Amino acid sequence: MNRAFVEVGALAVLGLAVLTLWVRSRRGTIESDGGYPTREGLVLELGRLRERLLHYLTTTDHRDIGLLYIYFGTVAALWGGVDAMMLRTELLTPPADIWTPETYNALFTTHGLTMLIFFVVPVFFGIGNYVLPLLIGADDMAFPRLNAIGFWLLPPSLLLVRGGLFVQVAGQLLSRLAPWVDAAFFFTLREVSVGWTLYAPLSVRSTNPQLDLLLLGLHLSGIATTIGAINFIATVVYERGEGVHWGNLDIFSWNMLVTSALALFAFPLLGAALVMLLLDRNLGTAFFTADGGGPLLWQHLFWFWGHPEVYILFLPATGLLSTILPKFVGRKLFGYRFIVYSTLGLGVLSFSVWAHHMFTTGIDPRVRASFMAISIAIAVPSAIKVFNWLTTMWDGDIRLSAPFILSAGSIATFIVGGVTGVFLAVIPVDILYHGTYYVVGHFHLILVGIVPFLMMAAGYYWYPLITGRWYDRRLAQFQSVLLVFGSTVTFTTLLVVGGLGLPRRQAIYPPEFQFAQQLATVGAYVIGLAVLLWLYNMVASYWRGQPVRTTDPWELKATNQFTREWQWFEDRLVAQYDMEPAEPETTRRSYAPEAEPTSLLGGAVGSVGRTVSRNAALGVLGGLVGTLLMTGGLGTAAVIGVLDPASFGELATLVGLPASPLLGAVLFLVGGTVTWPLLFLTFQEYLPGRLLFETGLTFATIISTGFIIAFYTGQSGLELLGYVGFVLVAHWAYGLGLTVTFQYLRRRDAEGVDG
Ligand code: HEM
Ligand SMILES: [Cu+2]
Repeated sequence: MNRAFVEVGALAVLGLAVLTLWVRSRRGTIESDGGYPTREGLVLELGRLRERLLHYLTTTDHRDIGLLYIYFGTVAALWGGVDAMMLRTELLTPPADIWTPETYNALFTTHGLTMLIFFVVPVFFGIGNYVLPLLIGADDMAFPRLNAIGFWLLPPSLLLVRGGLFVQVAGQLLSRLAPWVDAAFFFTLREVSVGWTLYAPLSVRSTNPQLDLLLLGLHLSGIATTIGAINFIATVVYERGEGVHWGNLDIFSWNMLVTSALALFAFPLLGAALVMLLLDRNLGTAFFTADGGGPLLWQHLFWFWGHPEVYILFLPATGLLSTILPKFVGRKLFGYRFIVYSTLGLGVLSFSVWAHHMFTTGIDPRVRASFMAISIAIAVPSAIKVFNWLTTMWDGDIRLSAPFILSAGSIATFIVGGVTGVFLAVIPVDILYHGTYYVVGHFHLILVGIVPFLMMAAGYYWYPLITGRWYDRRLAQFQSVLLVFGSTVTFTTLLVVGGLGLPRRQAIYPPEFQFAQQLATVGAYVIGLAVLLWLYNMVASYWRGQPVRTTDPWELKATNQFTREWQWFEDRLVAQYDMEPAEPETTRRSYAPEAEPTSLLGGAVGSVGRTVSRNAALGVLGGLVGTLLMTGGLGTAAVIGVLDPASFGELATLVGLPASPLLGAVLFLVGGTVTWPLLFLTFQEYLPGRLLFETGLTFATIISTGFIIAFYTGQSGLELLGYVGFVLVAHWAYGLGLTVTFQYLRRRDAEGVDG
């Protein structure tokens, strides 16, 4: 099949569908939206169209530019998405029978570049442009005209990178419709197929002139990104409104700031490397040729940009997650400061791990080892974020709306994607999995599982603010579930396939992988369907959605989370359309983590020393009660024969003592009385204090999981069930004993203080 025709045809169909939808939606009866200008009278009139066009071409308003960025990014995403669907279609069958291998190579090259450069960064810059000034109380971005320039560099750069496709289609049409014309010129450009990492020497030797245009286009996009980044930095640093300082700057703005700083350091370097490659290709320099700087130099330069780049993609998404999640669980974001520090930490660390993409290239093993260590360390700040999100949800009042489903789905896929990344950071594991589908599974779980999910979540969350209308909320819920489902199926399948050793970037594969590949492809089609549903919802609701009839569409006032951008929205509705500010029926305190983290004794009681010694005494007492309860359970188990007392001996050997049941029993007593309660007390400060029981049970479940794994000796069937059940119940008894004692002592203590 002809690749160029199919791709351009698919894009045309998509474009036409959106256009029809748009025209049809505005034709039908449109309800007045009680705030925004009614759209009834608007007709597709040429004069008006020209006026709109002129407006968007010349605007310097941050909200308009934000929308332009978002439209542009969406078009690029659909284009890159068509590539992806075509890639997966080829993999339905083991031989390369749908496209040629060359076409397949071109597809993954353009897919990667389009998604990374022209989709993600522009959309995040768009969201940033629209909401960041509102969030920090600024009138506009710091440099409005520069802002417009930054955006308008993007369309030409996309055309440079991928416009050859249209030239080709024009040539093919011409040679079919007018065979007498010499169309040879149109066939000189072919989509680039050297891989999105543009590795030398292939990229130096390739004779495709489109590659030179691509390098120029990428260079231009780098300039655009740098300009945008400078603007964000200047805006956050200098344009903050009254009362916004570093200590209460919202998380999304923090993330945009760090992201922009990364872009500022990374993109100029990419630009330099691209120019060097261009010179190598056209002027015979020797930066990356074997007799000059060598192909490895390209990899170093490329990944010194490339790894920070993945954080440039990923940090704004985490910022959105931290912003949106709390609104739908009715609780303040937990651990604001930790999230800020982890963001800064990730920003710094991301520049020092690039060589983990080069473990298999034969670089010096000593250098390699240090890159491995730092790569593993990157998991720490990432994990901090995850724990903070989970804790934010804890005891929340969850609303299962689309933004929440997408946020929760992101956390889940991020955990799987992140953990698989830690494995890749370990050199021996990377040597096994490098170049297999495992890597594809890993980074797509993170990139797909967090980036588009949160873009859509943000789109839904701010839809009322941007358009004054509601999207179709039932459809959105369905769409979100579909998207999470499709992504999970596709990318976990790829992880498994890669684990079995299937290399990536090949159009042909052995037949035994066919079923798995088909499963992944069906999953990819489900993702595609979900994207179309989202697009439909966004476009159609713009004209036909329910008008927003309150100044607080998400009922954020009830949990004290009516943030600045919504305040701006309310002010506008009140000032322009005489709407009443919404009054919540009840105002809950937003479960704000208490000013002081609640220790068991309710905060700063007496001196630190006294608090510590009291907590310790409390812990020991609670632990003793728990341990005694558990001993009862263990005794019963020993009597009915489920537990072999000799296993206490193993407990002793675990810490290096001789295998004596007596020593084991002593250890058991000490551990239960001292170690676990102290751990519990430590972590309990980080959990909502009033949930002592749930906290205790969760804690006990976690310890028992550890024990179940540690003492598993090959039981199976009923025996295994009995073993697991017994360990769980015993630990729950322990956890209950611990918390009941704490609860009792605390109440007595409080009465003592009062009375
Ligand atoms: C827990 C944190 C992470 C660790 C330890 C990690 C580790 C790694 C390693 C070692 C590789 C190289 C694998 C190979 O080429 O054999 C890799 C590849 C990749 N990672 Fe990650 N990663 C993490 C998070 C992320 C994030 C947050 C993103 C993006 C948002 C990401 C995107 C990518 C991409 C795009 C590749 C593929 C590069 C290629 O084409 O070779 N990773 N990761
Ligand atoms: Cu990396």
